[in-house]
Amino acid sequence: MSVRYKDIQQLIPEDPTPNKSPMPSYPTYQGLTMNRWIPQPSSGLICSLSALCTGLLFIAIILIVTITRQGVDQTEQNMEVKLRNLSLGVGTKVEKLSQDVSRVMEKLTNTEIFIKDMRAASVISKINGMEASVNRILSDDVTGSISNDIQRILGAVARLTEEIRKGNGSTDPLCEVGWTHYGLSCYYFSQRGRSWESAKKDCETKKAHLVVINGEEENTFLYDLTKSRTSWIGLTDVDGSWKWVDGTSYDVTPKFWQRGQPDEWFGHGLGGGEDCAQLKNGNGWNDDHCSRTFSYICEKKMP
Ligand code: MBG
Ligand code: CA
Repeated sequence: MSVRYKDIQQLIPEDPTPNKSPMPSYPTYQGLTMNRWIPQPSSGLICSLSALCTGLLFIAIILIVTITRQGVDQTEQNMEVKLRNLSLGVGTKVEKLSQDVSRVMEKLTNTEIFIKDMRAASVISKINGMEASVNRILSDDVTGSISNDIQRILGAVARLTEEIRKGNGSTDPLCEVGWTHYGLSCYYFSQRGRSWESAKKDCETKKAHLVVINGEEENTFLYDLTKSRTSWIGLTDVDGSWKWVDGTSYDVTPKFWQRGQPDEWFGHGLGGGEDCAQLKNGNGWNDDHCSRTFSYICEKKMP
């Protein structure tokens, strides 16, 4: 059976006899004598113990805080080391990545240069091929062949035209009324006469020009249609050298001057020499005074 402290207090005599023997008298409880002495702690002792406990508690708190703090510091240091390592790792990886990117860019550049070279080589190859084709086309064989083909086609067109003309009141089906075709041109033979300059203007009014003779066949065709008449053509040396009115070079076209012509004759008495060319009497070219009145021939491209 347990005994409570309050009960024990009740066992202590309220007024102990002061001068008794040093041996204390033992209290009794319900007739039983207690054989133990329980000392009473003094208030000073209690205060001291309380102070000591408080101090110990304070020290314990300080120790806990210090240890915890050291742990935190250690953790911070560890974190800092880890972050530093992580930063170094990231920096290394970024540097490696940058190097990889540089290598890739270099490869791309080299590839681009390679592709450009390939393209350039391809273009050069194509140009060489085209040049060869152009040279082949310009070669005498091909040009001559094409020229022959054109001549045969034109011959066929002329025969067809003649057939149509026979059944169509002499109207040329390839040119407008009053005009006659030859090759790829239409020609107008005037009935009335004009000075060379006036004839030139009349042809321009008809959206044509005084005839330019580029070859012997054309020259023969014109003679056949003008017979013994004399007609102005689009050739003049009024400015000192012979020129065709359409800008065709006089140097490259064949010439059909009558013997002794052009002679820049002054015997006509009209002032000056002779600066304008004509088909004369169905027999070659002559230079004459430009103011004189003759028939004329206009030419324009077949529509
Ligand atoms: C004429 C020409 C003329 C002039 C002259 C010289 C008989 O022809 O038409 O232009 O050249 O000859 O005598
Ligand atoms: Ca003359």
